[in-house]
Amino acid sequence: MTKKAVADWRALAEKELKRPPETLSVTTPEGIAVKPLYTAEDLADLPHLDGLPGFAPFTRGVRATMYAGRPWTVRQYAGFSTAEASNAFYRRNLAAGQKGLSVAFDLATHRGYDSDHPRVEGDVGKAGVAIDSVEDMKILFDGIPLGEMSVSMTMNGAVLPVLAAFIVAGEEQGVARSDLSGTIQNDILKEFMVRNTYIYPPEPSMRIVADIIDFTAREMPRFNSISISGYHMQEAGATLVQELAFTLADGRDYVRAALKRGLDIDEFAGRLSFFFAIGMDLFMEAAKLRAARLLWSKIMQEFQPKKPQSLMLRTHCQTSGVSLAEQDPMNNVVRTAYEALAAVLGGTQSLHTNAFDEAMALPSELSARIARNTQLILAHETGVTRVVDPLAGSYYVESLTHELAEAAWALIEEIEAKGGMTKAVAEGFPKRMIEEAATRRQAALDKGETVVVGVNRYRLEEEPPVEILTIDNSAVRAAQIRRLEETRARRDPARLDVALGLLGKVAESGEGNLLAAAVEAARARATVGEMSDVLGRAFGTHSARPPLVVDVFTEAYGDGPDVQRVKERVGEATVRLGHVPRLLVAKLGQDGHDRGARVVASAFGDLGFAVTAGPLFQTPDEAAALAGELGVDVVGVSSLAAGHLTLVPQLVQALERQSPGIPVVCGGVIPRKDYTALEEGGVSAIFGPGTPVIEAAHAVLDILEGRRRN
Ligand code: 2CP
Repeated sequence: MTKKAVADWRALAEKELKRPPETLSVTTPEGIAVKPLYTAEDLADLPHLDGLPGFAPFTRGVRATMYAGRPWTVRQYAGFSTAEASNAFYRRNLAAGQKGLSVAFDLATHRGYDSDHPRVEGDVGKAGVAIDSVEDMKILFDGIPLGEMSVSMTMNGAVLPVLAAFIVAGEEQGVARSDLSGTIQNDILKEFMVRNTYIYPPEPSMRIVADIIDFTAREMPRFNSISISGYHMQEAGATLVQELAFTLADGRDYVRAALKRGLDIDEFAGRLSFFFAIGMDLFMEAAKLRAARLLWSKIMQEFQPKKPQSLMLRTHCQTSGVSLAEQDPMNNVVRTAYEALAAVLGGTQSLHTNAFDEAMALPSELSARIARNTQLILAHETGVTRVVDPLAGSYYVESLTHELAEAAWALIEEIEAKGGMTKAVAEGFPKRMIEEAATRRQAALDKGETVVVGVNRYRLEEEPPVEILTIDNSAVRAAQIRRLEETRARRDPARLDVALGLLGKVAESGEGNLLAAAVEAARARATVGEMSDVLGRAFGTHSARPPLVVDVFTEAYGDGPDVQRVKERVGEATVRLGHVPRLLVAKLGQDGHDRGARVVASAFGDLGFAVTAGPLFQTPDEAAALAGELGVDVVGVSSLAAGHLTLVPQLVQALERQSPGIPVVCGGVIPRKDYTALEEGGVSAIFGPGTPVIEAAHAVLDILEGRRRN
């Protein structure tokens, strides 16, 4: 390409456009300026172009033949209700073409509670399957040979009891632990940052991670000891550069923690795995996976491994949940298909495609089938599997790969300068950056700068109703409690005491392997809750209330007339009430998804409200007591994990008892068909996904003025 040819293009483009083509450049949330045209010139100085797939640094893929040799694993994340119901669902999916399992546990299990614990009344069996002991785990995999099927388990907080129960379920199926294959998420750093299913403080939590890496490296050679996850960061609003940098920096800290336990790098590095989100920026996402492999290989070089596999970033991907909309939900099928394509073009090893109704509820049979078939069609009908790394050499994608790698590396270095990721997480630096990005994203959506078809553009006048799956949570809980009682009645109490005593000792002394002790306890039929309690007594528990970001929403949204109008109304309300209107944003039950709650709380603060973001994991009584203590004028509940029908009416009643007259509003993932029940339960307004902050603020002000009360 000559300079003259490029100059000719520029002149022609300017004539066509009637302005310089540079004006078409778009700066993405990552801060990357994407130009309308890339040419060979853009490749001139890129250092990464020489590699081949199967060889370090693996930019072009971890396998020499990639999907031409073996397509990615179709691994749908699923689980709900009881072990029996989930088992039946898994078996149907496997018969229909799914290749690996990926278990979703309910939030009670995630947080280490048995199903009969009073704090988890609204959570049992809702966002995943309820597992209380080995007995449930055995039913979950009944008829599924654990020596043949690879099983991923998304578990972090209560990772010890759950992985132990899995190992024992395998044993009792006659499968040695050395033959078990799969992955445990076991990634606690991102829990402290964004996902919030932590139980113990950071230091013992890191020991748990390292003990699991240690145990699996020695005893479970086919098992991936960790799934170092950026997924939840992107879901929480992180840019792709943040997702890349924080995930890889987390990985580096896990490697250091494992080395400290005396392992050799090559004993465990080949079984570290990763997990990324794939959003709608198609080429950027494909480039992100290429950049991730390039950077991980660079990071791992510093530990001087001898095996090439130790430099390899193998990853699972999931299409983006946050990119899905409640409005015109069939559009989500299309979104998911494009995202799946990006993941495959980026060279993922394993993939989950979201169901179109996931912005509203758990997938139904129909939506789960469409989601699975989205991958099967991609694998079998489109020809994408024929060629390894088909985007290689693209001027644009190679440039993006480079720019993403450079930008992420700069952030990784910044984290290193702060003393590493564990320290940065403890100081709250990555969480703050992600929340700022999330708040900017919300402002861009509310302003219509980021277009979402069917939400802020081309919206339907009327939304046709969609059938969604509902779980009868009280029936699930009753069934779980029955099995718990049976398990407790049948076990040998003396053996149980010894096993739990040993687990406590290993935890307190710092000597011995926690997973080995948990396996003994699981064999003795200790429950998830009992093991978690023993560990909690040794380690303590963790809670955090980081400050909200300030002025980001109004800065990104602009201080135009619509913001001014809200501020004026807040001023009027202040005069009327005798104080600035006070809002408590509450999270109830074990639902730790707090992006929405924190973005809304921060934006309302910018608009002039006095906002308190309540602690996570409150019971309705606790939230009502806090509301009374603070003397708030309204309570806003953010619910993303399906506990609202149980918990929100309980909150309304608790408020009536404790501090009558405080209205409750609700937002998050709440299916339309639940609106009536919530309204009848005393909720004053419900804000579905996609509600602009300004609109929600006016609705709250209307309620305070007594103009809107259902
Ligand atoms: C693969 N293999 C091949 C080839 N490709 N052999 C020859 N030629 C090829 N072209 C071999 C591999 O070496 C491996 O054997 C086996 O086939 C399986 O391939 P894999 O690529 O390792 O795939 P996998 O078994 O599916 O494992 C993928 C991951 C694993 C990424 C490494 O960690 C995983 O499955 N992760 C899933 C995580 C997950 O489901 N997360 C859910 C998140 P060997 O093993 O013998 O080498 S839930 C999300 C929600 C939102 C949440 O977190 O809350």
